[in-house]
Amino acid sequence: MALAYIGLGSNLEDPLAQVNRAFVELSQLPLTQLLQRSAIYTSTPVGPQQPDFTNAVALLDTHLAPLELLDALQAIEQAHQRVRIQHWGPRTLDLDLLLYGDAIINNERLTVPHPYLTQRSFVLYPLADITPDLHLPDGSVLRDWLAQCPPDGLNRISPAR
Ligand code: A4P
Ligand code: MG
Repeated sequence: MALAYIGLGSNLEDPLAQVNRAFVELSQLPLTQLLQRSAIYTSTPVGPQQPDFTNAVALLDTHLAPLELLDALQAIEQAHQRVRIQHWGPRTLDLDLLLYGDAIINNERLTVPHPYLTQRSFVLYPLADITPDLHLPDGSVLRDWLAQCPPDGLNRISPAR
């Protein structure tokens, strides 16, 4: 059993509806419980010019192994008819495995913690909604990363629950 944090992002085809639907789908994964959802935010895009994103984070308690969880996340992305056109480009739904317990994973399919986690306000602030005193596997603390990452372009549009 592991606590896994999932980053949700969408900037096409009614992003708020995409994110809300993804929360429901995450709650229906096998061997998995959806424990908490962050607030939902809009954020200015990192990377190429494109529409603003809607972002959030989910906390799962799961018996799925990391690659099984990645498969399940990619199946949900597919169900949202996500087409990969451009790296870091627009998408109907992006699900990133941010953290899987204290695991450090580096293989062909999976890098955990997610490589940009500590640099992205649209990940750090939603993580803090759920677990403000979070420690990362390398021993660093979320509060320190937050202090270095102002919430520029980040707007909370619905509360955590
Ligand atoms: N992969 C490796 N590690 C992971 C992981 N921890 N979680 C592999 C999920 N996938 C992981 O991903 C490509 C491959 O990464 C997958 O096949 C998987 O095996 P992808 O989602 O198809 O590609 P991508 O999303 O274009 O690239 P990447 O590097 O995942 O981009 P990000 O980091 O997801 O960034 N701006 C705002 N404001 N909000 C956003 O949500 N998102 C992005 C995408 C860019 N700018 C953004 C946002
Ligand atoms: Mg991704």
